[in-house]
Amino acid sequence: MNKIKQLEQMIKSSNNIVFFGGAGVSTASGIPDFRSKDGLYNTKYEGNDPEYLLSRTCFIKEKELFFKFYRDKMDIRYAEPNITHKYLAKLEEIGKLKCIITQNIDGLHRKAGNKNVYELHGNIHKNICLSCHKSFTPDYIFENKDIIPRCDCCGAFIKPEVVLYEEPLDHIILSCANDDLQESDLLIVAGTSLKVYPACHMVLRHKGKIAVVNLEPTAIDYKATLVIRNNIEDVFKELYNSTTV
Ligand code: CNA
Repeated sequence: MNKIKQLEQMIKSSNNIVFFGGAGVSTASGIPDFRSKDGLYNTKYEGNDPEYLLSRTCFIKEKELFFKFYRDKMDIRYAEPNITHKYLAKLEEIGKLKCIITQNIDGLHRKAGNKNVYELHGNIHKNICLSCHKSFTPDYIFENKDIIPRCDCCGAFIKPEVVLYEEPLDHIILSCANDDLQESDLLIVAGTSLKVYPACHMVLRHKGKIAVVNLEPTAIDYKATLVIRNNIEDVFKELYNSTTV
């Protein structure tokens, strides 16, 4: 049996599936990942490492540089869900998928229709005034005439609700996601290098069946029941056209 058929069988025989995903899930929607050969992390931006540009230090100390990079590289407002997002939405609809735990900040799982989504690193769609907590749309950030957007009520700085390097994850989201993950009878890990902590810790602790779909090796491969080293889009296209959903 080929590996995609094996994954199909695993999905058929599971009723409490958790999907843990990363940037590779959205490359088919036109959003580059970070750590692949052509990913954002293999280029400098005006001499700076993207890790620095997406850090709290940069946001605090060099807001102009932060927002310049953010506007230039993180404007993913118009991306649309791809076949993987759509398959997972169906899997939730028929009651097999308990939740999605994603490191992505693009909001595409919700756009595809999934309701139980833990966005560990937040998303670009929410932006909050750091003083009066007024909420702003991404258009306000990306189309503002000022490089550093400010609150139109109180004039304070606005911060996108994405978790920057050096910032902690929301502990309630992390703890609820971890509970669901540890209880799952099948964990599908896809499109993530599993190099970002603490998110990947919960995956490494899982004791049940694990299926990995990723182009490159990951830290969980050694304990996975099934490893598919393929393009996610191809794998989920085949699953979508199968009888599982
Ligand atoms: P990463 O470290 O860039 O790893 C991505 C992984 O996906 C790599 O191992 C690739 O080999 C693999 N991959 C890429 N494309 C495909 C594909 N089509 N088929 C199969 N495998 C593929 O990204 P992670 O998600 O592991 O790292 C977490 C970071 C990335 C989080 O902080 C995110 O916010 C951040 N990020 C998010 C987005 C997004 O929201 N779409 C985009 C880029 C980065």
